[in-house]
Amino acid sequence: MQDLSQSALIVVDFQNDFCPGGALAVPEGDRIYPVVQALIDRFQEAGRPIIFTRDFHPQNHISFVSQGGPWPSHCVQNSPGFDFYPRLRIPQNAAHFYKGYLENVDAYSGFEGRLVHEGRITETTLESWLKAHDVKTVFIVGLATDYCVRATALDALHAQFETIVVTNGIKGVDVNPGDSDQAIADMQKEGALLLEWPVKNG
Ligand code: VGL
Ligand code: ZN
Repeated sequence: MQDLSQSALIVVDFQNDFCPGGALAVPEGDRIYPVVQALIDRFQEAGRPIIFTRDFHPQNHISFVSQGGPWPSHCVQNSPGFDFYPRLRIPQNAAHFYKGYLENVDAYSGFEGRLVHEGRITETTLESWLKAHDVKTVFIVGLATDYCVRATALDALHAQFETIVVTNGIKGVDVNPGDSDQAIADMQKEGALLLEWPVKNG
């Protein structure tokens, strides 16, 4: 049994638009669900912090093809694609961070996000929030391995958190074949620990 004292869980961008049927679907992105939910439940039981990051893009976001960016329109503010993958059970006391909410700024890393409190985006960064909660270790799951998971893990390492990437709780887009494997190698090279989380029927 893993000792979770001083640990927090970060669930990266587990949103409809990154799941099969979504605007920027990660192939089999929904398959991470059992692992993600098991970790949420485990951290909740342990009374440890659970953080959700989400893309919260305005209609004319700089990353969209319509604006000359690389991606189809996705995770538009308050559209169904922005919503969480529907089977997720979100604890009441979870912390929510939004990113990419300014028209001319993209953000892959959750560490570029800001805390949402009572429906408003605040000034609080993920790093300051984690440090204020005495977190030393972060467990990372979510989508997509080769973009937002990678960027979040690298920023966590640079901010001196022990960083555990749960390998069966992430999936990549692989725009170029091998991108996800390369991302995992990059995270490991920078010091991330890789862990497979045991899940029944997972
Ligand atoms: C992401 C591409 C564009 C991600 C977000 O969550 O990995 N990828 N926006
Ligand atoms: Zn995005």
